[in-house]
Amino acid sequence: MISNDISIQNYYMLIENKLNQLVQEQNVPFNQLFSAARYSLIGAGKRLRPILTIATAEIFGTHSEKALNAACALEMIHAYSLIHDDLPCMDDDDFRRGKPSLHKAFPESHAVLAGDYLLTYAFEVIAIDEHLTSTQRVKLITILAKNAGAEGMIAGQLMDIEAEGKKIDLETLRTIHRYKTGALITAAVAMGGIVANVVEEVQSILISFGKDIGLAFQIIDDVLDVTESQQKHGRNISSDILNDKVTYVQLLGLEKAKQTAFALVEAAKLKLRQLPQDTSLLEHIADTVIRRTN
Ligand code: GRG
Repeated sequence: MISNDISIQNYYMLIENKLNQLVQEQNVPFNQLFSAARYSLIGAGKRLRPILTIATAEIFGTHSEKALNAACALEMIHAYSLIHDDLPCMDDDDFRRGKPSLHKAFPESHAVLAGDYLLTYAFEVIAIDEHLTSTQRVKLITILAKNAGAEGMIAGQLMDIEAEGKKIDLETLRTIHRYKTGALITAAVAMGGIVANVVEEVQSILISFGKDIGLAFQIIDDVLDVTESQQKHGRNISSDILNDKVTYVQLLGLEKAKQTAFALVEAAKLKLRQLPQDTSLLEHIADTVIRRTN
């Protein structure tokens, strides 16, 4: 357990350093683009997705350095999604990670462009990664594009917006969550599998694990939206209530929602135990998904 915590801490530092290196201030007339991107990208966030990518690669004996650029590219896409999600035309959130949202700290136009920049740059980072073969790069770009795009997050975001103010059932909510939040978390694990060159059968197990913890992560996010609203949004009313969104907590109640997330993580861990490798590091990360407080 302690050594798993040390590994995660190490990955965290590696990710912070690499992101700092990849997105720097520049002596150019459009430096505000980099300042805005750095405002959202650097120095905050749990880094769950890139940690998952590196940890997945490492359980198959692949060195963290090999997975680092791809992991950071994924975090850039996550950062872009949060920047755009906070915009007035989306969730209209004034705070993110305990400070003003990007469009509150910079002009709204710059927030849109910084998000666009992080989205496009992410693919460049993978395309030119010399640690990987051309085949690995193409596979990584493909899985990331699918899971961030119309087969994943963007589709989920649109379904989420369409569902606002409507009464939706549990199955519909699950579908929205699987796309909106689950897809990038699934991609995180699958990308680790690609970097480690795992065979198809193993990749299927990893993807199934990713789907379960992705859904559990979103359920806990709904729980925290209610229980930690002040800390998350700087106000006492839940952002989901403000945006008239149906959540797991509304449909199941607080306790049943938590139990559902815990059961998903237990199922996910069992799936990993089909593998001959020591998967305790990934199992430990899965536990942090449901034990988190932010
Ligand atoms: C605008 C294209 C576009 C997509 C937005 C994922 C998403 C789609 C919006 C985020 C809305 C949201 C807050 C969903 C809850 C789950 C989630 C993604 C929480 C934030 O992720 P964390 O907790 O954030 O990993 P940190 O700050 O730790 O990186």
